[in-house]
Amino acid sequence: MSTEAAAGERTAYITCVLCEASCGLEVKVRDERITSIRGHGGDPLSRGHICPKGVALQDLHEDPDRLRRPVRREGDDWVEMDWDEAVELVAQRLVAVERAHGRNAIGVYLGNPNVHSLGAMTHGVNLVRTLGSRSTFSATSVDQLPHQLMAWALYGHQFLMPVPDIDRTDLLVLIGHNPMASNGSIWTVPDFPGRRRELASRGGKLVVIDPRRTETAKVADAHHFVRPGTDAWVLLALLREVLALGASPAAYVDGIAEVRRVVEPFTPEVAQAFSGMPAAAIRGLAADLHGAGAAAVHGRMGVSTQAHGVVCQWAIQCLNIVTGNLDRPGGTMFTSPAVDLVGHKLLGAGHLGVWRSRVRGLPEFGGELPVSVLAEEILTPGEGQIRALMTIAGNPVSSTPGGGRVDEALASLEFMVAIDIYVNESTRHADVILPPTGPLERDHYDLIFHTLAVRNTARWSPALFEKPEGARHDWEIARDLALAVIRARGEKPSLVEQGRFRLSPRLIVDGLLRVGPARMGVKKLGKRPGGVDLGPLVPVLPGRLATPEQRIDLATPVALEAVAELADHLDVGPLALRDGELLLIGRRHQRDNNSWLHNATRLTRGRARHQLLAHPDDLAARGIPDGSLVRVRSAAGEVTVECEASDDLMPGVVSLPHGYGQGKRPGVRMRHAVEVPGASINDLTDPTRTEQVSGNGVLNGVPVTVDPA
Ligand SMILES: Nc1nc2c(c(=O)[nH]1)N[C@H]1C(S)=C(S)[C@@H](COP(=O)(O)OP(=O)(O)OC[C@H]3O[C@@H](n4cnc5c(=O)[nH]c(N)nc54)[C@H](O)[C@@H]3O)O[C@H]1N2
Ligand SMILES: Nc1nc2c(c(=O)[nH]1)N[C@H]1C(S)=C(S)[C@@H](COP(=O)(O)OP(=O)(O)OC[C@H]3O[C@@H](n4cnc5c(=O)[nH]c(N)nc54)[C@H](O)[C@@H]3O)O[C@H]1N2
Ligand code: SF4
Ligand SMILES: [Mo]
Repeated sequence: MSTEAAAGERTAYITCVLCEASCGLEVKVRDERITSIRGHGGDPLSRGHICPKGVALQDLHEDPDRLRRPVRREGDDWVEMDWDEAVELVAQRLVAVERAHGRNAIGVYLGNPNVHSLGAMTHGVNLVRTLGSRSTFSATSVDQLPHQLMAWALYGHQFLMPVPDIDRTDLLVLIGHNPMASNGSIWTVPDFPGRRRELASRGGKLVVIDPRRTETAKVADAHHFVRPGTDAWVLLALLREVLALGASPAAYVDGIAEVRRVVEPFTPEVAQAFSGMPAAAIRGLAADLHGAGAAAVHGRMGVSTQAHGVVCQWAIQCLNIVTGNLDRPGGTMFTSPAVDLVGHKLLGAGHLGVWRSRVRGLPEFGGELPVSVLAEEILTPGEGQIRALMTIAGNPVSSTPGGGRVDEALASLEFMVAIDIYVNESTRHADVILPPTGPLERDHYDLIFHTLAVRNTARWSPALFEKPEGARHDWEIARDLALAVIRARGEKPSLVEQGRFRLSPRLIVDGLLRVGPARMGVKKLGKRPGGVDLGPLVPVLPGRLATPEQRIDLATPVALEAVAELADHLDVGPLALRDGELLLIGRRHQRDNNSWLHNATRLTRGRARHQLLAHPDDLAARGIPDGSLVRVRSAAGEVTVECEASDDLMPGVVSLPHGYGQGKRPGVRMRHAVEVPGASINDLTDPTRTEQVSGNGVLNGVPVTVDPA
């Protein structure tokens, strides 16, 4: 290596923001080009872990299709704009809609990458607050809404979600969760494969309940198939059996007697009839949960995005609580984060049903409406109809139920603005796109994921590259747009509003860190590669509860009423299937990332993985050759896609990954993405079927027919 090259070389330690694992990475840069990206072995949280997506951050950074300047749509073309001109235009158009039709006529959709961006967390939220519309939606309602709702109902705050203490548990039960592919969720557990191996070497067990023999099921000690959408019956039966063996809840827990009463009808035999999981297996798992040293049950996407997600999440919390596993090492525990969003009251505790959606009457939660109503709120005329839309890091056409209808709805809007880095399936409908800097060009601190992590740590991630000339950060866009909207309304921003927007994310985090347990600001923290280790999770209850009396009432009415409804219908199946119908579920792959990153060279190489997976018997029964094109139809739409036989699937179940089908929507401007085969699963999911209590999208257990194409 020449001295010149060595002089131009530097090493930086940053956080990967592509999934909840939040790995610490070591990046080498020479002459302002990345020469290597590796997992940082000295990182106290992620311990050197990295997955292929972390390496692909370089593709994202260098992608010529990533937007770097504001653009305006002119027919089928995009024309670059000056920032001030673009921001002014957007503010004028939004305020014109607001004047004519009121604030709720402006819809907002906040996509998943917002939680992975510090500036979106500190400033984007205030932009949404400035717009002041009740027509606000986010990825929460196609994801963890039942989980958050249960945290609110039981622990008093939607962000008080306990996580499995995997490093010390004896028994880990994962339901509808595939961390071998997803790297964990509502549970920041970087290096899940390594931690799972350590669990095994301690003699601990992993049990998986899933309609597919997933990558995680394959490394588990036991895997049980369950018919999609029927976990509620299994979980209630588990709870019943565990209670029959004897409960040992903490002193601050109320409502056990009511729980016993409501779960009584849910015998393992009833659960077996609904779910296909054998009654003996349910009894066996109940005995293991009751007898294990320390056990943790965690349910994710598979149990939240189904018809009875709230019942599932309630039963899971109850299982951990009645076995005495909540708040004990090896059970499920709360974090003690360096920046305590809950304790500092930086995020609202939550509220349910304070208003309802105009057309269908679904309840808001925490100020957001379920996104399953987005299309009808745009397409149904009348007072309060959504006429303009702002998406921030979101792709509802691809990511939300009934994507075809959402597509149609976006095309009908009077005005649409997207804060986004790509022309994707949704933003192709925008009039203006405002692109923020990419993940390697901005500072980061994980406000959310430190709060859900398996270990208490704090890591400051500085921007790897300086902001390019003429670029704006997401927080600057939020600031500029909010202030322009206030001016366009003919108002002056108050001092409070100005203060809220002018402080940089770095300064905000700096102040918060100094008063927290890390006891240091950003500068000092930034000098420590991997940040500081604040140790393993520690018991914090009842002090950390946000309920009025600092007690947990298991007999919360939102859950008990939902369970009672199920008990009233024990004679009918959860879903009457017509002859020949199969149940569709989703899946994730280690090298896919929701609806995007199909433009990364590194991630799109290799074996195709867009196929509809089906059990060989189900294909044979329909005379469908393995690998051929099939037509998949649901109540909401149809797609054509290749199939692949796989006996990893429970018979009667088929699976499509989500986030595919770019090539089928003209105008998407992502070279690689449009060449990737496949179809969008959300052209099949049905927005009229929503979760019983919360209105969350039902993305799993969708009845479909499959025929040769
Ligand atoms: N059927 C089915 N549907 C699902 C799911 C499923 O399992 N099955 N999963 C659901 C889940 S869990 C989620 S979270 C949602 C996710 O769906 P969305 O909320 O739509 O989010 P993403 O697909 O992650 O990203 C949307 C867009 O954000 C843009 N983007 C990326 N980074 C940034 C950034 O830093 N700033 C800005 N402004 N934009 C950025 C990209 O252009 C990308 O197209 O999908 C849900 N939809
Ligand atoms: N590589 C990769 N990692 C990711 C993402 C990604 O797109 N790619 N997305 C990130 C995001 S936004 C999220 S929210 C997380 C999600 O992380 P996970 O919760 O692990 O999400 P999925 O992989 O969709 O796993 C859901 C599981 O539920 C199963 N399932 C479906 N229906 C049912 C059912 O009715 N009952 C039961 N018991 N199981 C069912 C599916 O077979 C699947 O194995 O992953 C994050 N990490
Ligand atoms: S596991 Fe998640 S955080 Fe870690 S490198 Fe992969 S995408 Fe990034
Ligand atoms: Mo998600």
